[in-house]
Amino acid sequence: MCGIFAYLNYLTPKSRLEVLDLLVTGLKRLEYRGYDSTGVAIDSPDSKNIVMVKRMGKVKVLEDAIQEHFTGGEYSEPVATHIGIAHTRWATHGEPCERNSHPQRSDEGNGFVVVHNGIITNYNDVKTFLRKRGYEFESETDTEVFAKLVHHLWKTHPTYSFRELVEQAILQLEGAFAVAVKSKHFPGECVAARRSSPLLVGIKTKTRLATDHIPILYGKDDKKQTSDQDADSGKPQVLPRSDSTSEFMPLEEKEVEYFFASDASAVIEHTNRVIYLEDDDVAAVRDGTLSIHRLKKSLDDPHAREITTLKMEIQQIMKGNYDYFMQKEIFEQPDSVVNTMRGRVRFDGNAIVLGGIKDYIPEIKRCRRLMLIGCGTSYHSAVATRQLLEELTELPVMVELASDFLDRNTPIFRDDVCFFISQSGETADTLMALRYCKQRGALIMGITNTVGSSICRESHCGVHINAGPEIGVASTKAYTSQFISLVMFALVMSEDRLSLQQRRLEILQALSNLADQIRKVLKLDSKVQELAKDLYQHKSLLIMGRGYNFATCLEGALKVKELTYMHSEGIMAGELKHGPLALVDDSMPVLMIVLRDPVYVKCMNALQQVTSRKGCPIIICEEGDEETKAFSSRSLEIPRTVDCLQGILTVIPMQLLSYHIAVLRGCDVDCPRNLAKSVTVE
Ligand code: G6Q
Ligand code: GLU
Repeated sequence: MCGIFAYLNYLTPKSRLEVLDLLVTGLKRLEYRGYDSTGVAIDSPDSKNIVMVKRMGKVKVLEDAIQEHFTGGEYSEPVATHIGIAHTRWATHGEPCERNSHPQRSDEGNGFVVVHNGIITNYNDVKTFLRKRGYEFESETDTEVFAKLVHHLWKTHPTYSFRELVEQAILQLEGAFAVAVKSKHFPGECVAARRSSPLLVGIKTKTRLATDHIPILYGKDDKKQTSDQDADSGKPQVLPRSDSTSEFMPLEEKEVEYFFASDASAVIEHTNRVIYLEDDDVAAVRDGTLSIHRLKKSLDDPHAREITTLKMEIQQIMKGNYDYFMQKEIFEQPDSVVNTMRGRVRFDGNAIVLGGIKDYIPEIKRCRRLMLIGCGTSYHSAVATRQLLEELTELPVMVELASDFLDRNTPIFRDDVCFFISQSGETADTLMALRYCKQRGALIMGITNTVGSSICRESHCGVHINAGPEIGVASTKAYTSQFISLVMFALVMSEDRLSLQQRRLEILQALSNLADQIRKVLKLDSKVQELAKDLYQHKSLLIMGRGYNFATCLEGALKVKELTYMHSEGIMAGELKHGPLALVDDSMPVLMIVLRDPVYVKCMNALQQVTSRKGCPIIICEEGDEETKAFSSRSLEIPRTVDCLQGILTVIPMQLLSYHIAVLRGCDVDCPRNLAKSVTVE
């Protein structure tokens, strides 16, 4: 959770006000990751101190506070080199308030200030250790121990470089973190590091970079000698510097700007050249030179980190004419589903190629079972496609919530193929489940929307869903693209099965019509808005269906809950008589999905059970299905498609409905309370 943003300008003069502007814009791009409090730290006008502004609430509150606070003309003076750090928080330790906001500091003099994403699990032990040495804590955060530990190390090891101080601190800490640190004792320098939480470095130069790689270094700084006390102090030993091979140049630019950010959306408007840091990487900038160091040396480490070019466009992360990102993302689905299929599905030759897994297909075909693992919406995309995967692969398919999967220590075998489905590619539970399965020798396949994410990098193979950046916390277009990615996988797996050719053709045909059909469903928007007006003052909404549409019920209920704070439940229609029917009366809002597919008759039974208890459901049915429509005065008609793709068309009215109810209830659509987009904590 949370967004980290830091900006370092080296010999590229900027006033502090410009720096603040950059920091605030960076935070706005990251706000979807966490938004209960915010803060920034910059140099004071005489550059001898660090000034911080922190506020509870969203970035806008911080922006207003900054305008009030930094009024003096000295803040408009350009400075050649400067470093500013910023944070938008999703509290894990300590309530959201100014005191607990980041940056957290080492001492009253703001010697070291840190922004942190994640959880330091051994913070209590470290706190006790530091308290014994006279440190007093002012916040309830786990983060504060980091700032104070760096300070303690600085006092006890005065010869350490800034980077070494941060490294030594990290070596004492457990848990998950990405950090960016600024210090008044090391002006113009920035050190950032990650373990389990994402972090990247954006690089902006006037001329083309002389290199595409930054060498990985190990060990001590050559510019400042470390004292020999290390070995005696009981601290982990620092390896001697070795591997800066000459084929990779260190990044020594005359004029350069660096951006440290939790994700690419915060840097894309400045540069498209980025380095994704790996776990245990420490990135340090000193005298404008970026170096990347590893805490531990392992045999399979590469010699360098690649500078990659982002393909993202700035428009993709702007709201355009829409009121909310979620609304924009719902309406993008005719395009995003096509982007998922682009270059992969050849409708003329009925062929599908998934480049990221094609070399693994023979191995996958020999596997014992498929396991689909994810959280929230991503888990629902697995539920939605399970039946088709079973049909077209003829393999057992298990669908798992990552957290529950881990709780159970589920048995995993070498001949299992495990899919990890995740929009962000950073969800902690999913990532840990991935590592659990990888250790046990299973083949790991990532289905993600974020290139360079941890799940992407740690998978053996995978499918990038290409839905484009999803900013709204409630997942919409990523769901439909995950759905299609899994359908494409099922089609690839059944390519050479003669008995399945007719079925494959039918699905391919339906895929080719999907974008137009989604456009048609989106035209229901104003009708859905009217229905929302009937529903938004109610306390609850039951969503019922079965077969291919059960996943839509779960996903629809999740959307309603997270966006509107109303109770909602996705109910398997076959389970109605085993309990949920007791909830139904003339005042309980019910929505039912009843389509002309193999479970139609069973759904009609459920519908009758509901209406005979005086329930008055809203029905989602097929265009022109008068017989079904007759059961209710309120219905939404969607175009007919093949049964296994219905879930894509039925989920869109649910996305629209939750969106409109949220707007009517005055909820913050893009940033629902208590939630964040990227859940990097367990
Ligand atoms: C739903 C949410 C949420 C999300 C999970 C998993 O609207 O966005 O349920 O799907 O938190 O996230 P990832 O797909 O990024 O792993
Ligand atoms: N654990 C830290 C805190 O509660 C960081 C939370 C975050 O990632 O925003 O302050």
